[in-house]
Amino acid sequence: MKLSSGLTKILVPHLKTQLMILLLVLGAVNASAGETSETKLSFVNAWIKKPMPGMMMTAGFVEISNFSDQTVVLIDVRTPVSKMAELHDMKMVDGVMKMRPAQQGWPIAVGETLVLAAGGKHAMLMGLQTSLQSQQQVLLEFKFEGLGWVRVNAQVRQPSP
Ligand SMILES: [Cu+2]
Repeated sequence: MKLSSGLTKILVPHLKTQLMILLLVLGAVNASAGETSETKLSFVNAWIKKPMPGMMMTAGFVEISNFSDQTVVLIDVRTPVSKMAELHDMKMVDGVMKMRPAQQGWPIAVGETLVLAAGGKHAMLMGLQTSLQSQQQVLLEFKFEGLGWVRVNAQVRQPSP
């Protein structure tokens, strides 16, 4: 990645976070170049809920099927459109549905499908940095233990009422 020193000086004070995220994305490109894990995992119906007006957070969903010959474990998520992203699960606590970060990741056995869907497991996107429009394509990346990051295109959608 080439940045003139002048540009770096402008970017670093004001856009440090964005620049770091950009570097992370570029790292993912390099990592996936020599990797074949994508072909053994399928990602279906990847989408991001269009945030409510003024909201800085939303959630992303996907169905991940494991066609490899061993269990894979989903351990992290990230996207360039939010400062933070976490894997969240829903749990009933004293009659109230609460969400909380996944502590140990989510294993997907051979031939199984992990479903991230509204009301259940989801990718929590916090600190949105851009406004998201319906139909917009957004990069979502999922990290698997020992396999690294896998890039998925997710579509921004208005949830059905
Ligand atoms: Cu959440």
